[in-house]
Amino acid sequence: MTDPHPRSTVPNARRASLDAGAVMTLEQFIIDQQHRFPHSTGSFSRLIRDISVAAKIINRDVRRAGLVDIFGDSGQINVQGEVQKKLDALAHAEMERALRRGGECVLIGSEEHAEAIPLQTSSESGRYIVLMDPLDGSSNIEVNVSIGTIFSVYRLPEGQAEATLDAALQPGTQQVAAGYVVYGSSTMLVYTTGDGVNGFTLDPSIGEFILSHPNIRTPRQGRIYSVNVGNYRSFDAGLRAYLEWVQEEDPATNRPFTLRYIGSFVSDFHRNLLKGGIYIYPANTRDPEGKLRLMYEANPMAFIVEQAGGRATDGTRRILSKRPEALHQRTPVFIGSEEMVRRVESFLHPSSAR
Ligand code: AHM
Ligand code: MG
Repeated sequence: MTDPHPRSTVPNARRASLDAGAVMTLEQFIIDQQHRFPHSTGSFSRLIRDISVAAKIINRDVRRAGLVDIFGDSGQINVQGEVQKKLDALAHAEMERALRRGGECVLIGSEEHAEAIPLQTSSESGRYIVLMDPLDGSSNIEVNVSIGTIFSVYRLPEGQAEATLDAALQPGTQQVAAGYVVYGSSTMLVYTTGDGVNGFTLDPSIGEFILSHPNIRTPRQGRIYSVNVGNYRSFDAGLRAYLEWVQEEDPATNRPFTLRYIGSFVSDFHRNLLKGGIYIYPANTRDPEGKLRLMYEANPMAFIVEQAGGRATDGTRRILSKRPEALHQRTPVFIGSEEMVRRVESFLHPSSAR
């Protein structure tokens, strides 16, 4: 019989907990973390719980997508001018409902909504802003390919009574938490609060997220690159030179590298985070600022990758330091294993030392 957990592929800490037969649910984990902050009111813990509840509901809808009539376009055009798939709209509604009900969130910014959405909260709670892409990679829904939810959490700045869009336009360094859910062969929720990255796998039999990937560290060097090379001719010369370089034969640097591109940012990012790799969505002639959105795609993933030991830039600047100007602002993205991101930067800026 094959060993379901071959020693070489199970990280140490995770192996230890598997061996001990210990199971920690997301809920227990959140409570444990909360004890580390004696003055904590529990508000943040409740916010993460609300998001995880929404994730379970979205997961249910995603898993039933082929069975019920929630497939296909909703007929609405979202703020990016793209046709909203029905599930995009549903996922947004589930997240909004969970955050509204939970009462810890004062403002939502969503890929599926042109304007920020202020929420009513009670006076003691409701200090958090949640920016999200409720269902990323939506062009993959109809073809049974992994999709995901991305979220980014900020605190309403001190002294700010009203939650306006300005309050949400904080640089990524100010995030208090960020995470994603990937609806893949299993469903996983991965998040950080700035103290490492932890991954939880949904056990559908009990409906709980179980800590399966404690303290995720991404390899410093990987050999997977993820980029839509169909746009090759519209890339700048430095990036084209890098893409030639990754295909060269060189055993010393493990080249040629392996191309993997799903077209779902969450899924491409998740695989590269665990295995080592780089995801690139650069500026190109069609999208001069790239395609991905700074506030609810690039920033949360940049926070996670840095917490896991990786790197995220727009080719020049650290993603997390960028000053946002608009909720739906786009940015080029180079994100993943530190050495791989540094390498591509050296091709983009050949004058700086490699
Ligand atoms: P979406 O938020 O509308 O789904 O768009 C973002 C997606 C990413 O998930 C994915 O990496 C990228 O767009 C794929 O774009 P392309 O098809 O241009 O390669
Ligand atoms: Mg998206």
